[in-house]
Amino acid sequence: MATALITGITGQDGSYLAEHLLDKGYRVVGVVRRSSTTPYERIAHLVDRIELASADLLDQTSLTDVVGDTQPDEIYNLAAQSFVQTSWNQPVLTGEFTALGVTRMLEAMRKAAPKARFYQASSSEQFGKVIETPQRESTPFYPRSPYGVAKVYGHWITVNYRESFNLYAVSGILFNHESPRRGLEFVTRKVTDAVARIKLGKASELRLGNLEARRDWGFAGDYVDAMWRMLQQDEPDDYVIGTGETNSVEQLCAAAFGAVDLDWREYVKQDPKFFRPAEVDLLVADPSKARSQLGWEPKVDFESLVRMMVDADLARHTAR
Ligand code: NDP
Ligand code: GDR
Repeated sequence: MATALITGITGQDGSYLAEHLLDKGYRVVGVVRRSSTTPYERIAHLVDRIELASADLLDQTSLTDVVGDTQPDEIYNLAAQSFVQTSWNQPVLTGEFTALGVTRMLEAMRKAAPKARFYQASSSEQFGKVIETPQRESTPFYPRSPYGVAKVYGHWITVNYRESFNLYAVSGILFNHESPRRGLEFVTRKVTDAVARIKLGKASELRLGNLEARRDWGFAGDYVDAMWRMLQQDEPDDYVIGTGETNSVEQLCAAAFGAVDLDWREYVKQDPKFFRPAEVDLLVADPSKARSQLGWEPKVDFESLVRMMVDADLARHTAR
C-alpha cells in the first residue's frame, strides 16, 4: 500500500485529494496544525479512514519529524495562506507560509525521505499581469500580489531542489478551481452562498469588488486527479492545469443568479472595500501539455460547476 502525505488536508483541495487517494487504495496521512478548535469540517467524513499528524509550515522540526515518521511515497504540499486579498494585510506571514514553507517541506523530504515524490501547489496567480494569452508552462511570471510573489518563490525553489538534489519534485500550475467546499471568502463561493440566501429570503444584496476580472474556473475534484497524475510520470516536470475557458465575475453572477431565475443586476452592489491594490485582469490556461502527456481532461464545465455550487448552498441553507 503506497503512503501519501498531504499538507493542507483540511482545505478544499486536501479533502478532495484525500478522497481520490483513498479510492486508489493509498494510506493517507494529513498534516494538521495546532488549533484551539478542530476545523475538520471538510474531512469529517474521512477521519476514520485517514491518519492525522501535527506539524506547522513555520516549524522545520515538526515537518521533518512528520516526513521521517510517515515515510511517504508521495508528498502533496497544499498548505498555504491561500487568500490573495489577505496577502496585502499579512505579507510577511504569507511569505513565511506560502514561500518559505515550501523550502521547509523540501528540506524535510531531502533529509527524511529523499526517494519520495513531491507535488507543489503552484498557481496561475504567478502569471499575474499576463505576458501572453493563453498562459502555458513557458509563459514568464509577473505576480501582482504578495501571495503571487510567494508562489513564484515556491515554484522556483521546487524546480531548484529537483535540479540541485535530483529529487522527484514537480509544480502543478493550477488555475482557479472551485467546489461546494470552497472557502466562503473566494468570489465563486461568496456569490453562490449569497444567491442561496437571497433566494431563500435570508439576504437582500451582495457586495462585490471588480466585476470585470476574468478567470479560468474549473472543478476542484477534477484538478486533484491532475496532481496525482503528475507524480506517476517517468520524469518529474511542471504542468499547467485549467479548462481553457475564461469568464468574468459578472458572467459568474449572471450564471449563479440565473440558476435560480433571479436577475443579478437587482442584487449585486459594488463596494470599494473588495477592490485590490493590484488586480489580475485575465487568466486563461493552455492545458494542452497536461492533455497530451498526462491524459488529463476537465470533466465539469463552468455552467455545471456554478449550478453544483448554488444547489449545494441552497441545500445547506434550507437545512438550517
Ligand atoms: P485552502 O485555503 O482551502 O486550504 C489551505 C490549507 O493550508 C488548510 O488546510 C490550512 O489549514 C493549511 N495551512 C495554512 N497555513 C498552514 C500552516 N502554517 N501550517 C500547516 N497548514 C497550514 O486552499 P485550497 O485547498 O484552495 O488550495 C490548496 C493549495 O493550492 C494552496 O497552496 C493554494 O494556494 C493552492 N492553489 C489553489 C488554487 C485554487 O483555485 N483553489 C489554485 C492554485 C493554487 P487550516 O485548516 O488549519 O487553516
Ligand atoms: P483569486 O480568487 O484571487 O483568483 O485566487 P478570488 O475568488 O478571491 O478572486 C477572483 C477574482 O474575483 C474578483 N472579485 C472578488 N474576489 C473576492 N474574493 N471577493 C469579492 O468580493 C470580489 N469581487 C470581485 C477578485 O478581484 C479577483 O479578480 C484564487 C485562490 O484560490 C488562490 O489561492 C489561487 O492561487 C488562485 O485562485 C489561482
